[in-house]
Amino acid sequence: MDRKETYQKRLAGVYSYMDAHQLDGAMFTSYENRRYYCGFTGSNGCLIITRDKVCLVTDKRYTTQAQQQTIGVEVIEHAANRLSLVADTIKKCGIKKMVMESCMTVDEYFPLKEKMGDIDVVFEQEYFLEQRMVKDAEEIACTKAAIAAAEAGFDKLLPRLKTGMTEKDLADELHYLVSKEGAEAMSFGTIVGSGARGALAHAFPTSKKIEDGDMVVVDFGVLKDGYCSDMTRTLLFGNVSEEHMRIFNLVQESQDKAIAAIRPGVMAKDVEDAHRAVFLRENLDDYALRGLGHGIGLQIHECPRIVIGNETVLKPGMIFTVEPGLYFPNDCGVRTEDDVLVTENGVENLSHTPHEIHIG
Ligand SMILES: [Mn+2]
Repeated sequence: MDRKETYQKRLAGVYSYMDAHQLDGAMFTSYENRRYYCGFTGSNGCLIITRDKVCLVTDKRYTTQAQQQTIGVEVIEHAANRLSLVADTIKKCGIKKMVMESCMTVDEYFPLKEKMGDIDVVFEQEYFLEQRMVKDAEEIACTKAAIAAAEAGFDKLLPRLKTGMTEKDLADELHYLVSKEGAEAMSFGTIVGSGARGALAHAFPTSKKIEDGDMVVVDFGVLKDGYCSDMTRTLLFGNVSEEHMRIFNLVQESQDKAIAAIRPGVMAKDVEDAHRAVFLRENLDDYALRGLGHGIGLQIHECPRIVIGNETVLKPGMIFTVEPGLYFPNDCGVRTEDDVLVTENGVENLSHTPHEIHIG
């Protein structure tokens, strides 16, 4: 599939929403949906879609870039008159009733509504999130490239690690190494929690030194061509106690059980249940979080959510994380996280980094 076909196929999803709701237009203002439906990566733009026309209203910083990144899109440059030009474009396209994203801010919507006059608007978000939930070939390739850059950097980090370095040293080295491997940026703020700080599920890296016997939770991801990777490993520094190793192994067992349950037709909640069964069996469920994973894509947290009770049926092309964890306040934390792709017959684990990694 070439790029033009990729975007035509994505736009077909918008058209079927418009048909179902008897609309003659759609407008996207979020970075992710602009990028998804036309390829434009700038920070400012309104993408206006009708049956016969796709227009992007953006500012002078992005005119050339938008022309280069899109195919068959009319790029309209605005100056200070942004909302007036958006309203005029909507009118010129002959739109009477359209869908907008419900994540639009109140600040943005009400002044625009005033300028648009009597054009009817419906708001939607979920439908478009659901469309993005099943990845096409290009998205799968970008996600794999993001994971490859993250794993190559992480692999180079391991021999540089030693007891006595700080959490922040670890994070700084990691950021440098993944960048060298082609990462555009981190996909979220890196989490490093060593020893008792590992029990803080979202520990930011501090100047705390990593000690012998610490389990160190490292949760990070990178962006490549706009797509996110997400991975967690709990590194075992020096002589980790038997009790901590028991917890470590239970988390791994939980992840294995979850991944074994993934195939098309299964519900998200079934995968959640499969991982939780291990913690329930050991009477440790109180120490687990309430969800197992989330979709990744242009955003770090997308659908499907792998959470208790979610009846979303898994389909080939979905990419999500499988990240069980156990957290014992003031003692330790363990988490392990892989990114998986639902295939026609089952599941492909896209993460290849070993799970049990001893340092020193
Ligand atoms: Mn995650």
